[in-house]
Amino acid sequence: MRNILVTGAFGQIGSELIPALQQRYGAAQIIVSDIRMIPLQAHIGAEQSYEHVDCTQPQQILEVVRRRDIGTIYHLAALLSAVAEERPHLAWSINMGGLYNVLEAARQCQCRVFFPSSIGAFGPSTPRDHTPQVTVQRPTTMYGVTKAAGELLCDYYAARFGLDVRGLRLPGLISYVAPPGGGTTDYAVEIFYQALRYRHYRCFLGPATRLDMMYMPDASRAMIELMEADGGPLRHRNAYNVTAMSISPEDLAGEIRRHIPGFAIDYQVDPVRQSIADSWPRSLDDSAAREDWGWAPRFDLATMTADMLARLSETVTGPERPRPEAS
Ligand code: AKB
Repeated sequence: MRNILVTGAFGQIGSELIPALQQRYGAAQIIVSDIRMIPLQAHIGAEQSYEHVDCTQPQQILEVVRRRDIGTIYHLAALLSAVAEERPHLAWSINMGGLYNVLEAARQCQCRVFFPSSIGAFGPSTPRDHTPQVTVQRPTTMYGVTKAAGELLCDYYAARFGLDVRGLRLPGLISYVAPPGGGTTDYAVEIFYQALRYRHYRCFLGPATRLDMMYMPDASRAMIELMEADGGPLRHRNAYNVTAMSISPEDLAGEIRRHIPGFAIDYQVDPVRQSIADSWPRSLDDSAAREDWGWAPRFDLATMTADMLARLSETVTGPERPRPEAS
């Protein structure tokens, strides 16, 4: 087996996907890359697994892919939705330019590619409930434009050059390992830290803003399962709708309150992130993923919340640190 390269490895997805890949294929096979230098607490095993790669530089990717004998690339390097709205030119350069460079390196070196698309690839004219696998995609954010265009570019490379490129439309991801950076769904992670520290959270989305979410252990498993799936039955390479729960801030706060009874939430809506959330689906129909490669989430709102609080309460300290009660 040739090696696996992960780009943007020190972000939220990489921090959990890398240990999962190392466990499955062996640490020596996983090459970890990021534009950032290696963080001290990075869970990457041996330091020799690390490569400094700027995905906007095609030669850097190609050189690493050749030198490290890469056969599969998990291309995670991208700006998230809120940051991309603040810096649209940079978002285009990283999200689209980086993907193009990765696909080109993959074409030249016969690599397989995983591309993480998002619920952000949809827009306000998409049906918002049980959003079908194939439907209108007219996103109104720069992040969404790069995700919808990225899906098309991956399809093009698959059809034109026979590249084995596969993708998921990921919902908001919830992790106890690494915080997200600059997403619209970040509230669903911040709320746990603030609940444990202060028993209070001020949310930047309105109480009834319903969006799809997934716990990171399910998301890592989905990526690996899709990449290991038999290619024959895959009708939608780029990209499959996947979801685990469709929840609002008030749903999540209510579930946390079952463990931390005094927990309070109030709202100070950020108009930019609220308008991004309002342009996205409330719930995806992921039946195509279930049928084609057997996707099924293992965590729902209750089990994800209990696990997040149990794991974070080991490390998160603050002026008040209530122990979560058993549900
Ligand atoms: C974001 O909020 O930007 C991401 C996403 C849903 O793609 N978490």
